[in-house]
Amino acid sequence: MFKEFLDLGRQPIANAFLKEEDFDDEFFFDLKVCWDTDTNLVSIKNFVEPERIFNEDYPYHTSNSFPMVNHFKETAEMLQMKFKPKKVLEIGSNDGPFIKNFDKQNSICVEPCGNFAKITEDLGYDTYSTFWTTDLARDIIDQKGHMDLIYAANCICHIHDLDDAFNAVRELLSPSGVFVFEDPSLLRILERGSYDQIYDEHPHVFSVIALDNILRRNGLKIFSVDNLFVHGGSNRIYASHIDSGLVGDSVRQNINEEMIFGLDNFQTYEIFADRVKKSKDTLVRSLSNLRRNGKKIMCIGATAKSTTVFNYCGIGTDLIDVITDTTEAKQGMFSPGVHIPVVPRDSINLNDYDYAFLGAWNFKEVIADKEREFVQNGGEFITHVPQVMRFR
Ligand code: JHZ
Repeated sequence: MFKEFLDLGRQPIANAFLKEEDFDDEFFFDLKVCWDTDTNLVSIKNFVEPERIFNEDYPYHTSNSFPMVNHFKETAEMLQMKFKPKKVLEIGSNDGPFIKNFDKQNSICVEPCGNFAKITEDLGYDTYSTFWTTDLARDIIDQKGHMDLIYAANCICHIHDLDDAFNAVRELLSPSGVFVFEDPSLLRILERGSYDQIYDEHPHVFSVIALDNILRRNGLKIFSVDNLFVHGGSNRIYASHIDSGLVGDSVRQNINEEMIFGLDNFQTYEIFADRVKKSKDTLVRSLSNLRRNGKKIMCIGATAKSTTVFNYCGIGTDLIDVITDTTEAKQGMFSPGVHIPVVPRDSINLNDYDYAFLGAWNFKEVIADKEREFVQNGGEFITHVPQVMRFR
């Protein structure tokens, strides 16, 4: 049974940055969040058709978040050493920072966004430009055979029909193959109050408890879990066929930690929802006060997360003048829903602003390091995670 606990209001597609002439046709949906009493899975109530989100115009280039390029290189090297896979497939390969570390003959990409599929295809990797489904897995078995490593980062939680996605993995995985995937951790989101990690692209937010339930009913099991720092705290899940190998201690440890926090209890989610409402009130109040006192505020990072915060809190150009972002495809556009202009970082002088809100709070250290001069000149950062605060 699904129990609703959070209402994040009317939201646009979080990554659909747009031009002024497209404002009138913008798509919105109600972002409500539920907890499934049977599996413990947290999901959004109204799924948005994936074609609306993941298409030719999808702007999130993983390689623009440069700390992630290193992360994927290290992950690829670690997986090569540990499992020595002969055939590798990546689901949601984006612009290729993970797959680039594997040889072209034995590695395959699956990427529904045509712009990115072209990039990995041009790099020499066979790329299926379509969504991950059991039908596709069957085609791949016919054309390429079974895979020893199936990898996906920040992608499995994008898929509505998890049973079909996991069944597809089970069918395509060789008997001793491993399925490794990483996504933001529900536990870390609840601990940190980062409600902005829930949006159209993340129809599910995973706990290890929920994944263990859903993978098992699809003939797979988790044998290990790594806790990662990326994206504010993610879990890397290692799964295999249900009847192969042993389950490591990390699985029990993670499930225990989640149970102690109360992820199997609806009250935990109600407490979180209450915290989210308070966070909104505090953020709006502090930005409004600063503005009333004549302060200038901008935002660093035109993230899917900042779209969610700004639309939930009703923060527009009345409070935030401009957003800077390193991604070319977002520059010169307006942010979804609240329509704040997005510009390249070097097109503005940060010293003209008093405050910089961190749309990319997950890269707080990197950004604070890059923008030392702003702080030296009296500027301050603002974040809402783990609570609304200003810092230098
Ligand atoms: P970042 C995306 O979410 C969407 P977002 C997606 N659904 C997902 O799951 C997560 O990623 C993983 C810019 N930037 O990674 C680059 C600067 O401008 O937090 C990016 O546009 N200056 C796939 O959008 C954005 O910020 C900088 O110094 O919430 C960061 O986006 C740095 C480091 C980044 O993901």
